[in-house]
Formats: sequence, structure tokens, C-alpha cells
Amino acid sequence: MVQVANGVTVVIGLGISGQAICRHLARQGTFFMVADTRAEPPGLLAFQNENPGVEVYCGPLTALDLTNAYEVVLSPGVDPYSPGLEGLLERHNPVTGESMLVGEIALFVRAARAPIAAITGSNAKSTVTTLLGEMAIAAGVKAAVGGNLGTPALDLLVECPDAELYILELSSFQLETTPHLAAKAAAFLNICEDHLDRHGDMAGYRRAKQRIFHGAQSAIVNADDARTWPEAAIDHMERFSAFAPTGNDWGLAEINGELMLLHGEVAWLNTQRLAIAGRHNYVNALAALAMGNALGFAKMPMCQALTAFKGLPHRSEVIVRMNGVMWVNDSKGTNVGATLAAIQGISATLKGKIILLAGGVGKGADFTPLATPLAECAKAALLFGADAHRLEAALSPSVPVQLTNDLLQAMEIAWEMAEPGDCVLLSPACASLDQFINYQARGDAFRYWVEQKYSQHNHSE
Ligand code: UMA
Ligand code: ADP
Repeated sequence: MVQVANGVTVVIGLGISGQAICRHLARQGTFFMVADTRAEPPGLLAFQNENPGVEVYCGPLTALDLTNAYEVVLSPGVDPYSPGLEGLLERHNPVTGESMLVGEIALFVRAARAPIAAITGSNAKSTVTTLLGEMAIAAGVKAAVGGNLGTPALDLLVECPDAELYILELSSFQLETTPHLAAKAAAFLNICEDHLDRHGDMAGYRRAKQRIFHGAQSAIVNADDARTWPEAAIDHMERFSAFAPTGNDWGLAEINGELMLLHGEVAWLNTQRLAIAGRHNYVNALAALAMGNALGFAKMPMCQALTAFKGLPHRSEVIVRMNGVMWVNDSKGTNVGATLAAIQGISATLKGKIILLAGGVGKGADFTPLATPLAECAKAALLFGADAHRLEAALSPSVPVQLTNDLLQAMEIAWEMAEPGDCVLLSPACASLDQFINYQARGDAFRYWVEQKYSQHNHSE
């Protein structure tokens, strides 16, 4: 058993968050050590070279005695209920007044000197977070944007020390270890099955996400899904919907044949003026408007930012149209809800059929909700990765499916199968980690292959 010395802060995890936590603690002059469950975590040597005085323990947490630790700061990728961490989340820390086990965001809340706008949900977090950041810039507010997306939250404190607002995308993993966020505005966008391997069931997953509302001044919620509404009353609420708004909600409705973004009865923007496509993206625009409104941004700059926003890579991103076939990279479609949104958004305007490329780590999700929409609009589902067989079982026989070794083989088959009017859609409904470093690498592999084919094709013409 390795004993942690008395009064030491223990950082668990040497990933992006763990390293940001270490930098923060070092800046604060806190005495800390690091533990990682992996024998050789990536970046270990570089970390040791840069932090020669910091003790690093690599191995099972059950062999680390944390009894004397001052506080344990956990990376989001590690389950707070892992063996070796028993009871820590529930144990009161008499010095901080919080739990003995906290995450990066708890340290951020203690140190931040500007209000926080926080965004969670199963899908659309990055899109709404980025949009809100663009709105803040347009409104002349000095905002720092990060969290689960881009710059880790604690690094924002040094990157943008004079920020007037922190805009944070927060995952259920980060919220699980955040005792009291006290956001100025907190948005819970939507919920569908995701990360059930970690949270156990939907109730556990939702409970983690609901923590975004602790101490919030304003709550921004999805009027169409009561699971996103706070359990306790919050002073100010903004609600958005994919349908015509009720009362002063934000919503979508046709006026003179044009689909408009509305606040109550007032039309704010024609959806034709948006560069992002699909009803799900219009709802994302409404969520960002609702959030900006709660934060006091003016209408004009928010609408300017919306019309200028082109969307993010790896989210229903059209890579190329070749031989009349559209190739779309939705590698960030890492759960069933995101893949459903992509299928519905694309099939609504498609002349031909969708050839879906899907698979990877399913995180315990039920894939059957994909079967009916795919049966209507898909030519085939080409499956790969760890949960390909589970996907096959959920889709077959209503959808023609084919098992492949990997994404590249699936793309070769799609190339042969696709006809003019079709769309080859990479929207895996799964995490990438069995075959790629992350979803970006998966999307980049897709893009690279398509671009190579495109240039060969153009060359041969
Ligand atoms: N790991 C171990 N042992 C350890 C520490 C980590 O096995 O002791 C493993 C984890 O199980 C995981 C991987 O290492 O498989 C990375 O975990 P981490 O906690 O070190 O992750 P970071 O590198 O710090 O990245 C995290 C977020 N990743 C996760 O929550 C898994 C990143 O979100 C985020 O950008 C970053 O912090 C900065 O805040 C990525 C993500 O996939 C995009 N998030 C999930 C999502 O969006 O669905 C939640
Ligand atoms: P997150 O950060 O929550 O993963 P992103 O903005 O990166 O969210 O989008 C992730 C995936 O969700 C993409 O595949 C995208 O097409 C899909 N998506 C975007 N908006 C929505 C929405 N409102 N509902 C469901 N899926 C969505």
C-alpha cells in the first residue's frame, strides 16, 4: 500500500484535465501528488520532466491509501465510484466545506472571479457553447470559452484573467464532482441514452446533469423534455422548444410559409438566414438565444452572430459532393440521439438513400430507436467496431446491414454501393475509442479518405 502523506492534495488522472489541475495547484502553491490507474499514462515522461518535484503514482487506486489526503481531485474520465475511492464523494471535507472528492470544475468555481454560463445536455453542447461565445463577442462581452470543449476550464483562468464571463461546456462526468456551480445561467439542452456504462441508468445520468442547476440564477431548459427542468425552483427560467412557443418561450413556427425563430409571438430571425441546417440546429440556435437573453445580451448582436455561424467540424459536416453522392462527417454523433438527429436532418432533404457508417463503443445504449427511421431512409448500415454485433442485432432485419472490419473497409463498400442522390453518412452512435484516439481522429480519417478519392476522381476526369 502506498501511503499518501498528511495534508497532500491528490490529483487523479494525467490527461488533459489532470494536467490543467496540476498547473492550477502549482500556481496556487498547493502541495500535491498525482495518481493514474494506468501503468504508463500518455504524457507521463514529459510531465515528470516538467514537474521534477511532484510525486507520481501509477497503478490501481486500491493500492493507494488516501486516508490522510487533504482533498482528492478527480479527472472526469475516472468513475468517482471506482474501487479505491469508496466513500470519498460522500465524505465531508471540514476545511473546504465540500466533498473530499471533487473535480476540476469545483476548483474552477473557487477561483473564478467572473460569472459562469454553463451548458450541458447529451447533444449540442459544443454547438451551443460555441454559438454563445460568438454572441458574447458580438455583444462586446469579454468571454472565455472552454470546459469539456477546447481549453480546460482551469486554463481559462490564466489564458483570460480579465474575462467578464466564463462560458463552460460541462459533461455529466464533470458535473458529478462539482458540489456547487452557482452559475449565472445554466442550460440543460436535452437528454438521451449516453454514458450508461458509467452512470448505471438514465436516472443516474440525469441526476449528474441536473447538478448544473445548483445555485443557478437562471435556468435554460428544453420545453419539450421535462427531464431537463430543474427539480427545485429557480428565479429566472427561459424555455425553448422545437415547436410553436407557448407564452414567452422560444420556439419555431411558420409565418407566411417561412420557418422563423420566435420569442413568444415575436419573430426574431428567418431560419433561411442561418448557415447551420436541420431542425435540430434551429433548436440549438434558440437555446443559445435563450441563454444570451438570460445573460442580458442585446438582440441585434445575437442575431448577427447566429447568421455568421457556420457550424463545427465533425457535426453533420458536408465534406464533398462527388458523382452526385454527398459524404457527411458526423463523427461527433457518439450516441443514438445525435445519430437520430443527423439521419432525420439529412433524410428530410435527400433525393436518394442514406448509407450509414456506424459502430464503435456503444456505452451500454439501446440502439433499437434507430431501426424504424433507418428502415425508411437507409440503403444500408455498414457496421464496424466493438459494438457492431449489438448494432446489427438492433437494426436487422428491418435495415440491410453489413459487418466490416473498420471504417475504411466500410467506406470502400459505401463507395461501391452509393448512387447519385444518396448520402454516405458517418454518424456512428458510438464512441470511437476502440479504434481511434478520439472522435476527431475518426472524422479526420473519413475526411482524408473522401478527399483522396475526390482528388483521384477529378484527376482521372
Ligand atoms: N484514464 C484512466 N485512468 C486514469 C485517468 C484516466 O484509465 O487514472 C482514462 C479514462 O478512463 C479515459 C481517458 O483516460 O478513458 C481520458 O480520461 P481523462 O479524465 O484523463 O480525460 P481528459 O484527457 O482529462 O479529457 C477530459 C474529457 N474526457 C472525458 O471526460 C473522458 C474531454 O472531453 C475534455 O475535453 C477534457 O477533459 C477537458 O475538459 C472529451 C469527451 O469525450 C471530448 N468527453 C465526454 C463527452 O463529451 O461525451 C464526456
Ligand atoms: P456535444 O458537445 O453535446 O457532443 P455537439 O454540438 O458537438 O454536442 O454535437 C454532437 C452531435 O449531436 C452531432 O452529431 C450533432 O449532429 C448532434 N446534434 C446537434 N444538435 C443536436 C440536437 N439539438 N439534438 C440532437 N442531436 C444534436
